[in-house]
Amino acid sequence: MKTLARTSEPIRADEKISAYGTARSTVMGTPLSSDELHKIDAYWRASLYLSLGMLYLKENPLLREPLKIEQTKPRLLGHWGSDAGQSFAYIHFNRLINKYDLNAIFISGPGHGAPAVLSNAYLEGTYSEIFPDKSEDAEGMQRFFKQFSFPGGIGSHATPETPGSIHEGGELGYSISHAYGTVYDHPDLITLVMVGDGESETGPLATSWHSNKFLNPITDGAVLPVLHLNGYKINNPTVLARISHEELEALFVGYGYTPYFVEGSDTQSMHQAMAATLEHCVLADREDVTAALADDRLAQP
Ligand SMILES: Cc1ncc(C[n+]2csc(CCOP(=O)(O)OP(=O)(O)O)c2C)c(N)n1
Ligand SMILES: [Mg+2]
Repeated sequence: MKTLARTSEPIRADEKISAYGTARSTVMGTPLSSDELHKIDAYWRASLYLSLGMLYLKENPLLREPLKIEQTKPRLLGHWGSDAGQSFAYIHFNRLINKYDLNAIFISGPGHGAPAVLSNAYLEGTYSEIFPDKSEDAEGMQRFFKQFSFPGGIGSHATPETPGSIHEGGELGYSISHAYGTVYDHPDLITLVMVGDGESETGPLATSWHSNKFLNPITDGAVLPVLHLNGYKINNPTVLARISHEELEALFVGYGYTPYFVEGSDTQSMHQAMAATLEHCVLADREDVTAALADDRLAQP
């Protein structure tokens, strides 16, 4: 059954990106049923609650009693910045991992965005499996919140003890290089890499877009970069979020990519737009591989 949520609107090429309003996207469509939409949104909001808890709470993890100042962290280290967007992409990618049984990795690039991956590892049960004291109950959740970016605890990037982490994000700039590194010689792997718009301004990241030139569609897997244009590097404006769609698209076509835009703040239409777009990209990658296999020049070692 198709959902009743509003569909996305087309984007205006000469306009700048805007993070507000009903979704605008290159790929239009409403692939989610109302049940899927409801569950994806609820799962995403649960991950956002966990992200906020990690940032702010020392005690009272489920806010079952009125919050007291001494139950909050005295100093905020880490920031909300990219958490919502990263978790959004992570959850939508998960839908496709399940639907198409993908062999996949998610790499988190933006600054201080570890709550996005930590919250999802906790919701999936992986975190509690590796760290049994961070159990899936109020006591475990309290310990899970308190340890984040706290003396004796864990870092605000996806530091090595994060279950499944192969990319330590503390020094910005290497997410794309690491993502390509994962897929070389792994033809069945698809790696979604979230790149911060602040991170994208570092030298290493800006040059690493060219890693696609070293990729063989038959012997290597695929990289799906998601440039997270939340407009800021902490609280300073970013360049790529402030140029027109046209200019941004030209830049990435020049690097050898096919860019797709998804933007807005209305969560219902954004879920539909992201679901339609990611699915399109995953299926387009499969078509590219099929075409490459049919191409004799590429099939020869
Ligand atoms: C090489 C490097 N330079 C500077 C920093 C300091 N720093 C940490 S987060 C951040 C902003 C990153 O922006 P973005 O990737 O857009 O993440 P967001 O602020 O949107 O969460 C900066 C400059 C760093 N970690 N590494
Ligand atoms: Mg940013």
